[in-house]
Amino acid sequence: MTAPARPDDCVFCKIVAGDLPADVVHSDETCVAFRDLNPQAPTHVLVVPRSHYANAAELAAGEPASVAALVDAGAAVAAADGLDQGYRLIFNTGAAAGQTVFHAHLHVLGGRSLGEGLV
Ligand code: DGP
Repeated sequence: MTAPARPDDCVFCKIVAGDLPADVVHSDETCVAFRDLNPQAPTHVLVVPRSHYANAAELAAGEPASVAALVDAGAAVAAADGLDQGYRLIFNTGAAAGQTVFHAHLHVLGGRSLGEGLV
């Protein structure tokens, strides 16, 4: 399947292309990881596929291997930040779930106690 066209106004496409600055902590052939502009934890990194898909479910349908690549990259970022006690991976999927940027992205959160709840 061919990835959807890149919308002109997608901020994460611009970061992937190097057209918008970001604190990039990981980059490979599938994805780019950079620190969140509005961190919710000492480590808060977004791992985004180079291809533009609106959310994780569409990425899984179009490029299933890329979902595993994002999780692998998230694990590498967590290890590099010393999150040996654990970390949280989140895909907000859809506006009702809090998704605000409609380019699939995996949140990697850690470095403080995140508790046992899901929200
Ligand atoms: P979500 O709510 O799941 O769509 O998360 C989007 C996240 O993206 C949010 O935590 C803030 C972050 N963000 C939005 N725009 C930018 C940007 O231009 N640069 C960076 N580094 N993060 C951004």
